[in-house]
Amino acid sequence: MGEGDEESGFIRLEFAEAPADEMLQRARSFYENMDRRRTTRHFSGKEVPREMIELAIRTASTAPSGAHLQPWTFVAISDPGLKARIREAAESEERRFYEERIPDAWAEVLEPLGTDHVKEHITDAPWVVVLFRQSQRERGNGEMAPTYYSQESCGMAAGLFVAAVHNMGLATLTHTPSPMGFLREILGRPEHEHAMLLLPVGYPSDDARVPDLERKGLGDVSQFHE
Ligand code: IYR
Repeated sequence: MGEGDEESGFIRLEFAEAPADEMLQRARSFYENMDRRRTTRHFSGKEVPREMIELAIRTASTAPSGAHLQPWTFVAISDPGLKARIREAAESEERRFYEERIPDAWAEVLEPLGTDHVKEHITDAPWVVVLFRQSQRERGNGEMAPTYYSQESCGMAAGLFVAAVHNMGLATLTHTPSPMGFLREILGRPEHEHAMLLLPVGYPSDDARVPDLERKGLGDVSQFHE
């Protein structure tokens, strides 16, 4: 790599190789920390500083994305009036889902999780973050152009958001109101943005409960060819 590399839009990769034992140690402790993560629906109202939410969004936004278009918008809401409106709209959609639309096979796997149309986490948690996926991007001249792999890109950003929230010692829940078109209207987002996940963020309440679940073992989720 010679002079002029910067001019081509490339810079040198900053990479410091760590000793293998330290790498393994880091890998184990990251895994152990992430394995303690649980999704809960029970949040306390205890305040969370905006900076923590900003850092979770910044972390999420480090995700790889198709053509580096970063096709996501994270809308963070602490305004109680707005959270109440979102909860009301989500519950009315969810009521129809649980009472009328839910297929039997879906009800069967949700039953052990104890979910229902009541979405108190939307008003209990101090912050609600809605992840919008951008199926198109705005070009400077006002025209629209496609984004690429926006589902995959936003999925990765969501994963990093969840990890960041857990790592800082808070809890979140990946809620997918169904359908969730109402979020675009309430939050005033443009047509090319599609609500993908609603994530309440906060401290778990003192009496927070989680289903007694086990994670699949390595052998059940992987296959190696050596
Ligand atoms: N959107 C509904 C139903 C729901 C669906 C799945 I898949 C879950 O893992 C949990 C709930 C709801 O939020 O209640």
